[in-house]
Amino acid sequence: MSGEPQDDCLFCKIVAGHVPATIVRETDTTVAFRDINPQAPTHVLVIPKTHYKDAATLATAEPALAADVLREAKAVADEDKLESYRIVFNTGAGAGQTVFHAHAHVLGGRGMQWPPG
Ligand code: DGP
Repeated sequence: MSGEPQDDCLFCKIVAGHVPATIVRETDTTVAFRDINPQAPTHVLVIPKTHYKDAATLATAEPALAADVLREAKAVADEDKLESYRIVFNTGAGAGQTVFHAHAHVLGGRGMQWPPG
């Protein structure tokens, strides 16, 4: 749990403007930017501006902020006119999480398989 910016966190650096990103939406509490390694025609990351290591930690500490992230994920999908899309919260290295600042992947614009790999 945190909430404070972390010096060694890539996404905190994007929030601070110290690392460039293609930002598609920004609110008082969240930033949405295109993933550097897109896995679908739409692949946007929505993050809280404050630092929590993963989505569940965020939701426990600040449920309203977690709701902001979800609301923005829908706004990204609406802007890209996605009828169907997937919101992914990789949680833990074993599930593929590589950046330990809570983020929602918003993926769409192609067919999706289930179960995911
Ligand atoms: P995850 O593996 O769930 O922790 O997702 C992290 C995502 O962050 C991954 O899909 C690639 C993306 N990413 C990593 N470094 C950068 C970066 O410097 N800029 C942007 N825009 N995305 C990044």
